[in-house]
Amino acid sequence: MLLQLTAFVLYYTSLVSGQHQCSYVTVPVCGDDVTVTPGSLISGRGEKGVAGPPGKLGPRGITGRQGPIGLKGDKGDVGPPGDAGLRGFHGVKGDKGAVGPKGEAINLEEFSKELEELRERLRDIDNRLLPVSCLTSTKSGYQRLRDNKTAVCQGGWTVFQRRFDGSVDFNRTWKEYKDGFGNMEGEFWLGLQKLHRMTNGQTCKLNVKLEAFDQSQAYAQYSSFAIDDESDNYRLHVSGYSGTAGDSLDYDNGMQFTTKDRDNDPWSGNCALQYNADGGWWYRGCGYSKLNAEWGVSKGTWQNMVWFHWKGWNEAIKESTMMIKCN
Ligand SMILES: [Ca+2]
Repeated sequence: MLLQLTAFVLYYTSLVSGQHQCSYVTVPVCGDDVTVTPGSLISGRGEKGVAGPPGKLGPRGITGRQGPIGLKGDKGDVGPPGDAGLRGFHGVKGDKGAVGPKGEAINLEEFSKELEELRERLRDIDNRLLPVSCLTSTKSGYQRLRDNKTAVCQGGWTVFQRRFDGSVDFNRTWKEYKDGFGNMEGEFWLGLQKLHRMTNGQTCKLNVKLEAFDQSQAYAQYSSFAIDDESDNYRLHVSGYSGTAGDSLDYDNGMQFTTKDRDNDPWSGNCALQYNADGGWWYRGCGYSKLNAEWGVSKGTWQNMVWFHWKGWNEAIKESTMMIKCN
């Protein structure tokens, strides 16, 4: 039966393709022959075909979104130990010190300059700190008065120059005479700047107390005394003499101050350098007095400390105290 059916299909196919002419054919079906003509197909259904091969791989999907930020990482490791600290002075061995900040290299030249500027500022401040007037003081000598200010007093007078044993060198520069030097409890020069400030706008008297090497004493007092400021080289204004020593200062009235490094005197040379250690003074050319000259017994004419109208040119003054009283 199956073979017959197959033969029929082959035949039918040939008819459709036109290789054979149309005719009848007898096909045996389950023992009975069946006459088949074109246009009448055999009824019934064939078996299901074998499954085809799988399809091709589909296209790639789109890229996904970025994921969330990850968790914070672990804490870092402990750093390396610091360098050893500086060695102490005789102390117990200390703990290891931490590393200090990096230091800046010190420029000695700049450091010295800054230090000098600082000293200059301190001197300027000191010049503004006037010594307290000794007017109300009944004591004599170095003393601390109001507001911790110090002064050397003598019977109500404020001392600005004191010499008696040569322990302090008075052969000094302009700056030193301006700022003052020496020991307030011994020999000293208070300073021209202070002297100017103390007498500026005040009515002041000057008292010069002297003692010679023969222990004789004398004094010269002036009813008016004032010192101009530095812009006029601390010019001297003195008048109204009275006393026992004679007037050896009147000749210098109106003169500016001269030091070994600042010649303000009208003489052709520098009076402060006439004998190398003449000290600063209000020299005219060179005058009759110089109480800041080299201390000691006179070495000759116009040397050492001179007050001409009392002891002449050749006998030196041993002690001098210059002081003012202002009101
Ligand atoms: Ca001169």
